[in-house]
Amino acid sequence: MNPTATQSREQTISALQQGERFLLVTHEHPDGDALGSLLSMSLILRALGKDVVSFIAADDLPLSYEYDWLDVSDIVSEIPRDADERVVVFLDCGNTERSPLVDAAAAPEHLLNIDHHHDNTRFGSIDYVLEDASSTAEIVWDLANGLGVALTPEIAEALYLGLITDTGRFMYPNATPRSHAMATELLAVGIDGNLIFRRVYENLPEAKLHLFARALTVAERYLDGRLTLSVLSNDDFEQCGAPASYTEGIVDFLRAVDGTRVAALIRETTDESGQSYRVSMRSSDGEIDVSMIARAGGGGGHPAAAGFKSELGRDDLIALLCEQISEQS
Ligand SMILES: [Mn+2]
Repeated sequence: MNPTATQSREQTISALQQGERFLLVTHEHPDGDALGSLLSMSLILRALGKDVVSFIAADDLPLSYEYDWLDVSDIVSEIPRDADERVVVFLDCGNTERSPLVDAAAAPEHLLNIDHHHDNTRFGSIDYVLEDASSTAEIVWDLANGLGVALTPEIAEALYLGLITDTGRFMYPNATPRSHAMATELLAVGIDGNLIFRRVYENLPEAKLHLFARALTVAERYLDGRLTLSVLSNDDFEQCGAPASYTEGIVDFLRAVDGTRVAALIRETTDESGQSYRVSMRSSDGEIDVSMIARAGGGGGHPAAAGFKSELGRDDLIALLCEQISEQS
């Protein structure tokens, strides 16, 4: 760890020790790492006797099927009245634009930003951003050790969820010896790792199978195969009976196709601002930084996994991707 990170680790631990009341938040459409970090941090702070409120927006509840086994019974969807008196802890949030708490957040001196996104905008009073961490869960795990909180099976399960989802089940390059050491420690607590895998990855609704089939059928290659993408329309979702969240995982199939440097899943979406596309990208070999492409499109993410929303039409969007990839390769 570099000296700045060491300093912020101490500051973070001391802020967590000194605070009495906390409000924990994560990014919208929370994934396994967002949920795992939020739930584990809540349990860790409660083990220290703190008053903890965790927030997830009503739009994001109930959780999608992968995560419906998590105990979210005490998660609130209303911003507590005393939010401005609480230490607000942002977990796995690259920026505050993705959070509904942006206006309600506490005084800036009570804002803890714990994350691993390399493009984190450092919006906190304490920014504990470790780009080398596989997941925010990995940072929370280290903080639990720093705080002297013993891992219970509940804490370990939540941390394990964050770890396996953000490392792609230990397949992505971010799965370091440290990530595996973390897994060893979590499994030693007595959690059932296989059960968590099955709950998250082998609990597929049939509609998701049909959506995958559709996406793989319409896959296209550009730039001599360096870009592999699928476009899913509103009709595709309707005909398969699948919500947008069922696209999770499709892009990993596209990325696996021989010769692919970048895989993209483009899905149509209609909301209050009208019709647009959401683009989710993965870099296959780490040579192309997809977060740069995402930023060019008005989004963000990690070098190997990023996304953006666009008002461009289908063809213009694909042209933008091709242009951006050609610039980098
Ligand atoms: Mn994460």
